[in-house]
Amino acid sequence: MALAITRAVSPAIQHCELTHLSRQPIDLEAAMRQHESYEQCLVDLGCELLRLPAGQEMPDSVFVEDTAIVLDHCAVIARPGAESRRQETQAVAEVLGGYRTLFHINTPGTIDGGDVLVIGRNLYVGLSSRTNFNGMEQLRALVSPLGYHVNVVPVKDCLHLKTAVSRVGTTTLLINSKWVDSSSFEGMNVVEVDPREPMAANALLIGERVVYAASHKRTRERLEGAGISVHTVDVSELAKAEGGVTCCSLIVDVSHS
Ligand code: CIR
Repeated sequence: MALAITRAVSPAIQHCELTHLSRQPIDLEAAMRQHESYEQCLVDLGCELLRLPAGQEMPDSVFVEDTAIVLDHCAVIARPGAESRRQETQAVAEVLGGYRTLFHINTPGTIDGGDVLVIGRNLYVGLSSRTNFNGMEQLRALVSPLGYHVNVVPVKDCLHLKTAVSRVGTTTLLINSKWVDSSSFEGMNVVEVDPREPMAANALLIGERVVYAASHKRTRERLEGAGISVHTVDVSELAKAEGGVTCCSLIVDVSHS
């Protein structure tokens, strides 16, 4: 069974961090409604929901993915690259501590959960503007003794590794190969995003089904053509804050707790 940890949209979301997008007004009510539909989708796909209250003065706290890396054998509490996001980790650590042994990334390391793609015992870490070499090395030192391999992946022109590549099946990735090279992921099948939808590589795999942003219609057709079961959600307001579908939850396999 999977637990999905989410966090309500902060009333301060308008002041979110932005790296590749220009600031546009975010309709808070609409963002909250979209987030609730996203949560409902996770419940419909069999997840139990654990929603943390909004971080009132934490604009980006809805994007819980960045605060931790959850593995079957432990959870690593991140140290987000954006200083404004560092206080987000505390509430998440308090909850995750009930399900996993916790480790922490310490200064001067930085790592955002959005830069870590987990495929079995392989952790692929994107060195982005948020995740530095020291953060990656701390992660490696923490998880290597547990049998995990940390692979460094070059990534460019996007916020996080998982903006450029995410899992859509046990052995299948959805990728924008302009931002990350598919040769980094040996042995995986690849579905390429439609070139007109560069932001379309972020999908959330729950069991054998995929939660996916409704706006990426052409890439969705490619996924369905590859036999993947796609469940769409409208996350257009959250996308204005540079968030996608993986960012809004931490999925914990509770059979390992
Ligand atoms: C940020 O820049 O940190 C937020 N506005 C967006 C974070 C999105 N998270 C993710 O892709 N994992």
